Amino acid sequence: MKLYAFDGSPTSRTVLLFCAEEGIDFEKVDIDLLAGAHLTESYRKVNPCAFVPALEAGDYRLSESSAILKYLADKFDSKAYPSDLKLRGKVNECMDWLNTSLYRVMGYNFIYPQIYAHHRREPEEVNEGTVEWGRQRTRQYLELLDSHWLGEKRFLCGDEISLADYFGAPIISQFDLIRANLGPYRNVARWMGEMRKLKSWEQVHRMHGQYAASLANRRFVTL
Ligand SMILES: N[C@@H](CCC(=O)N[C@@H](CS)C(=O)NCC(=O)O)C(=O)O
Repeated sequence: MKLYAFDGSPTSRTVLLFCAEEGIDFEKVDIDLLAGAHLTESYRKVNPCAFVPALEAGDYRLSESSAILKYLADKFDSKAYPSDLKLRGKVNECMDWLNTSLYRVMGYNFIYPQIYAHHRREPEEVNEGTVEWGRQRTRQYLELLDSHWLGEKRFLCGDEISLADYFGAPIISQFDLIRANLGPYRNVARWMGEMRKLKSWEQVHRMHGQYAASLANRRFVTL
């Protein structure tokens, strides 16, 4: 089984973290997004959408990090994706919210337009407006993550770690890039502290940490 991934990509890290924690073996194929490796003809055969991550097992190919996580969890019978219908429904619900609500806004309308040239809106005032719009909504979503999705629970879906945590934490770690202070979101900060203690967190997030450090002299709009 091959996993096409890039360590700088949060959607790749969701799968890398889950596999590392659960001891799932795979052959990692590094797709260097900075060098445009995802845009090559050969990679487009693996994933015509030209995104990482992607999984390949024989002639079976799967893209979308959330779908890959669920496939692997079922294949390897992971407790992180409960078989109980109602519990599983809650894990799916949380993953969908993280993916389609929180990440869309915080990533593509707040953090990335400040960092990546291909996510900047033109002209500059439109970019600034986008970032301000994204900042306000990101704060609303962080409040929801803090009080509704997490609350006093140890993990997103209860006392046990689930796919929702493996999916959510690498996404939230993107706030490191703009040095955002998550302290006021007490439950989020506590939960991220717990996730950062996972035995594989450091190894999976090494390149991310280096990249965040390389941005230390840049000024960003933060939370
Ligand atoms: N919905 C997809 C999104 C994947 C995605 O956005 N991947 C980014 C890296 S985090 C990517 O490949 N970007 C390439 C580009 O922007 O050209 C998933 O969850 O797998």
